[in-house]
Amino acid sequence: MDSRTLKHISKTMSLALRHKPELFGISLDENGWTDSQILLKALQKRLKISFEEMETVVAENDKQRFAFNAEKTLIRANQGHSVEIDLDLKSKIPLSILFHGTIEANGKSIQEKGLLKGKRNHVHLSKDLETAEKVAKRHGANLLILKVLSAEMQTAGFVFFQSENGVWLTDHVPSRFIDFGEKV
Ligand code: HQG
Repeated sequence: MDSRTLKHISKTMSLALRHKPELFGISLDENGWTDSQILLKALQKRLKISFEEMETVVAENDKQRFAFNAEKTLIRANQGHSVEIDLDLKSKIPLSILFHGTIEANGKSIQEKGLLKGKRNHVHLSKDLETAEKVAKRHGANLLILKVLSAEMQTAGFVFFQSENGVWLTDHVPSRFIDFGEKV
């Protein structure tokens, strides 16, 4: 499957599994799972896709956005939801520094309010600069890469989680834990 098709299917699956299941006539259980055959039928109303191709998208997705259960009867998104679901994430001690990629236009507001989760269920943090830059580029050209003092946050009692696909998640990052120094 070529990369454009893969990306298009992945985006459509993200819409169904993270944000708007109702648009596809499917529902997610409390942990975000849905029946993979029902999802397939719903996707087939919009895309030409077989079960084998859905398996390829899950396996080859650049960020491992989706997961099947062991029997492949259920499927869910690993993170990034805006719908209320419980991913049953276990809290985890974070790397001592994490990164957040955004754009300069957001800098002033982040300085005032810290990093907010907005429509998503968590603030998303990256394990390295390169990943943060990729996240930032989705928003515009004037990148602002923030360092988050995650070890200090953890000591202060803030809780971190890591999704199945390696994204670090937390509820809120107050600006006193953000190093605004580095611009790219
Ligand atoms: C910004 C992608 C003003 C925040 C990525 C970001 C990630 C504020 C935007 C995942 C703010 C929200 C999430 C404040 C935060 N004032 N702006 N106080 N606090 N912001 O897309 O982190 O490809 O919801 O900096 O890889 O960019 O979908 O979050 O610019 O893991 O799998 O508000 O999405 O994953 O944007 O990205 P988003 P994000 P996928």
